[in-house]
Amino acid sequence: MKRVFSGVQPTGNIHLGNYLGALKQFVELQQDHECIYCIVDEHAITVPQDPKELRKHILDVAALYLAIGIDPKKSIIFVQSQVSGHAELGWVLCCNSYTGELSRMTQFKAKSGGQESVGTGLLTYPVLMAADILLYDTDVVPVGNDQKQHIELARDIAIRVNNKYGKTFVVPDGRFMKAGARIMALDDPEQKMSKSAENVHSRISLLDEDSKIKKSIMRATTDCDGEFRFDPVNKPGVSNLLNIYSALSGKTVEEILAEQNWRGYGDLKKELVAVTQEALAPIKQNYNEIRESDELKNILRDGAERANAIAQPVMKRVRDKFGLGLG
Ligand code: AQP
Repeated sequence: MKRVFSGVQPTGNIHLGNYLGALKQFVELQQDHECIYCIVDEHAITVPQDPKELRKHILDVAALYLAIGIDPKKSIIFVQSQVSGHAELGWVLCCNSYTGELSRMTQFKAKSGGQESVGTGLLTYPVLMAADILLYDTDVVPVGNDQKQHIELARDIAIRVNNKYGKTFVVPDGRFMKAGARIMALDDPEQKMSKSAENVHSRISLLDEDSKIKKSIMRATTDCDGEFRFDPVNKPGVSNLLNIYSALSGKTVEEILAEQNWRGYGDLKKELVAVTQEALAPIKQNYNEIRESDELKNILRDGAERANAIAQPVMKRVRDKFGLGLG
């Protein structure tokens, strides 16, 4: 069985982009893969976090993992900081990467733009992400399109180390959805849907009330030519709505367009409101039951033990290859 690894930051507001780009794949893959799903709290602190909120968000993401259908008997669910190999391997890989390649990362440029000085973690977190992946001899990494460059970096570092020290790491592949790989903001379809955007109507969070889902979709930015066509370059708003519709319903955009008898964008939006509310209803119901359960922390503790059991032999291999410690 191929091994899968991926993670989500516990930074609140898990949204449709996170779900359709990454989390939905997590559930599908556990049928025929060995899956490891992490809550990457060490990534979250690359920008300032309220400690109490961070702890709360860790459990929120864990409950969401279970609510969407990740089965802790099949898959490992754990918190990154509970397995020390992530930070240890992160340092080793930092010593095998270059500031030039890190400062060229699109996400670094976007997040550091216009600031005189930025936290070092913002520059080096793609290396920590490479460590997260390589620590488990991962074959497949299901992520959204925005992570493509970071997966390439993980591959480059793995190949670089393998060439220098002999076969040390498995070289992983990214896995991206056809529909959903890049969900755009509802208020500005030129930007990706994001947790940190100020406007709450730019995104649908998985736990949004039905009334909020309706409000955000009904006010989504479209265009004024009134044509129903999938054309992300010239019609980014309408194409984004069609893409979300397709990813949630399982129908292709072509099928949706062939079946529709909308009179205007309002009809498309109303239909999408219904599809979204229906898709999120069971997740919300499951979430509310799971979030208060005492079992949640036990599942994460058990997951950390299982993850550590896989990570330790890989760390031993790394220490031996690099000559670290006493052997
Ligand atoms: N808009 C998106 N469309 C498709 N996939 C997306 N992902 C994020 N946004 C979209 C994917 O979700 C997974 C988890 O993301 P993350 O929590 O690690 O952090 P992120 O990419 O930084 O998420 P945000 O929402 O964009 O947060 P902020 O606003 O803090 O930057 C990843 O697989 C990601 O590709």
